[in-house]
Amino acid sequence: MAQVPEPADDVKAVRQKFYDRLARLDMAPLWESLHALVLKQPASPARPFIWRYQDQVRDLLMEAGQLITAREAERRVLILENPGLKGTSSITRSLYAGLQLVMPGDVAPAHRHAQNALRFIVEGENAYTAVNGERTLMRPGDLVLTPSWHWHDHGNDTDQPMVWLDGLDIPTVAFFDASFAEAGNDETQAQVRPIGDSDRRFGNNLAPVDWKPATQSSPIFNYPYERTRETLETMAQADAPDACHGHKLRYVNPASGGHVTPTMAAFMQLLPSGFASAAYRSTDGTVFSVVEGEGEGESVIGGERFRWKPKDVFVVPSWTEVTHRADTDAVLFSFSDRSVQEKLGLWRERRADA
Ligand code: GTQ
Repeated sequence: MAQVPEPADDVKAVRQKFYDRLARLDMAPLWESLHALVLKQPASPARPFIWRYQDQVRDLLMEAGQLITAREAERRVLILENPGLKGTSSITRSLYAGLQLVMPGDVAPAHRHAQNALRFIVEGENAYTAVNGERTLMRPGDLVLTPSWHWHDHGNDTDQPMVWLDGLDIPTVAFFDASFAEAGNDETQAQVRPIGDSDRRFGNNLAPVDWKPATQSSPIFNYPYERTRETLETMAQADAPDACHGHKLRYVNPASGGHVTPTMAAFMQLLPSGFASAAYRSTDGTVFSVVEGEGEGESVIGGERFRWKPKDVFVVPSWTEVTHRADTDAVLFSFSDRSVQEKLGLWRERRADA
């Protein structure tokens, strides 16, 4: 770009007076802020960060379990707020994440909202989420969807606490000023369909003949870890790992071939023992939950090193370079706003090996 000489002081003063008059009328000169508005490349205020489950978060969650019931809280969740986005309840600019605790006997009452939610199970077994009258029993590593405007409630009829990572598009919906929410008449939805109903209808490469998707979300309610792990294992046996990702899957909406929700995409990857990835960046800031990796692995995010263990949550902001390393086979779940960025034609990636 052509170099423009600095204006003389008297010119600057005249301009400033003009800007002051504009400001009083809620206007401003674009030329003073153009380059801060239209960036040459993403410069997210979000920071790389990790929440360590065993050392920090679990005890605090259990303390919350003594302080308040799920019924009183409506949702007993500790929000994971990005330190670069203080006061926004956001983990990236477009996404919210939290860790939700459902204690034995708890009821998190039915409600629905415009926001899409996904749950990634971290601890406990066989507590339930109900969506539109169907329950699913959840196990660690399962991905459970509660799509926009679907009634959902949670409960735990077991004798163990249950913890999952909530991923919601709360900041995205807020950006569009498009939030609606409603409380259910009954705390717990009547079970009108048996457990496993949606899995058998849509999870067997089949669909009822005249079924038309009513939403852009996947009709699959629960993507069980057992099957995800099996697919990863099959790939690991047959393929060389991708230089940036190891063996990586995306969760698919079988009705469209697209991502699982209109706003959020989800992924699972296996980093084979001894694997060190090539540098990667993409425009979708991404939240990771560590599923397996007994040795301890690590990720270097924007030049900062984060060692992680199972159940830890870490975040890679938009266009921030990341590499992963694993001492033993490690499995990482992740979710991002790629689903919406792709629809808008905005999504980009850059691979160091390309
Ligand atoms: O479980 O419905 O973490 O509505 C935040 C908002 C969970 C939920 C959250 C919610 C929920």
